[in-house]
Amino acid sequence: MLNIVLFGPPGAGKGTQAAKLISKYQLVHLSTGDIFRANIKGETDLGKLAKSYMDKGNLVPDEVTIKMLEAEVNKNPNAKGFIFDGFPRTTPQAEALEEFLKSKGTTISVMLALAVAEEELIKRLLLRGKESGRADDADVEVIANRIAVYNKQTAVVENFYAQQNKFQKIDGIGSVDEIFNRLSNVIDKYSVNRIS
Ligand code: B4P
Repeated sequence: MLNIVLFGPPGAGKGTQAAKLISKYQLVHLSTGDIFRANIKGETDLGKLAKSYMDKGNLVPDEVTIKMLEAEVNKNPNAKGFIFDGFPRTTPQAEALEEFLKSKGTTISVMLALAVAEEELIKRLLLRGKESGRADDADVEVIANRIAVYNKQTAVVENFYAQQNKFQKIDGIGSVDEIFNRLSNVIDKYSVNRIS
C-alpha cells in the first residue's frame, strides 16, 4: 500500500493538493477536517462536539479524532492506499495511527510536509473565508490561534516521521500545479521503494 501523510500548517494547501493526488495515484482521501465539517452539516453529536473546538481554532480531542479516523479507514477495505490529510495532528494521533496500520500489516510510506510562511497562510485563509463561509477562516484571531496551535501541538509530529526517515519537506509556495509536480516527484520515488 501507498499511505501518505499530507502535512502542513492551516492553509498550506493540503486539501487542495490531496484532491489532485487521489486522482493521479488512485488513493482514498481521508481529511479529518472534511469529515468533521460533514458531521457539523448533518448536525450529528460528533459534529456538535467538533464545532465547539473548530470554531475557536482548537483541535478536536485525540480520543474522538482517532476513533473517527479508524472507522473511516475500516470503511475502505480494498483501498490501494490512503492520503491522510490533516491527520495526525498530535504525537498521540501519530502513535495511534502507527499501531492501527501495523495491525493491518501496513505502515505510513512518507510524510509530505508543505512549507508556507505565516503571512501567506493568513492571506490564503482570509481569502477562502470570504467565499467558503467557514467560521474558522473568517476571523483573524481564530486564524492566529490555529497557527499557534499548529506550532505548539502539531509541528512536532514531523519528528515522529523524521526519526523513521519518512519526512519530506516540500516548498508550498508557487502555483497549485508547480506544487503538485514537486509532491508527485517525491511520491514516485517512494512508490517504487514502498514496503507492504
Ligand atoms: P482542516 O480542514 O484540516 O483545515 P486546514 O488546516 O485549514 O487546511 P485545508 O486543507 O482545509 O486548507 P488548504 O491548506 O488546502 O482543519 C480544520 C479544523 O478541523 C482544525 O483547525 C481542527 O479544529 C479540526 N481538525 C482537523 N483535523 C484534526 C485532527 N487530526 N485533530 C484534531 N482536530 C482536527 O487551503 C487553504 C487555502 O489556500 C484554500 O483557499 C486554497 O485555495 C488556497 N491555496 C491552496 N494552495 C494554494 C497555492 N499554491 N497558492 C495560493 N493559494 C493556495
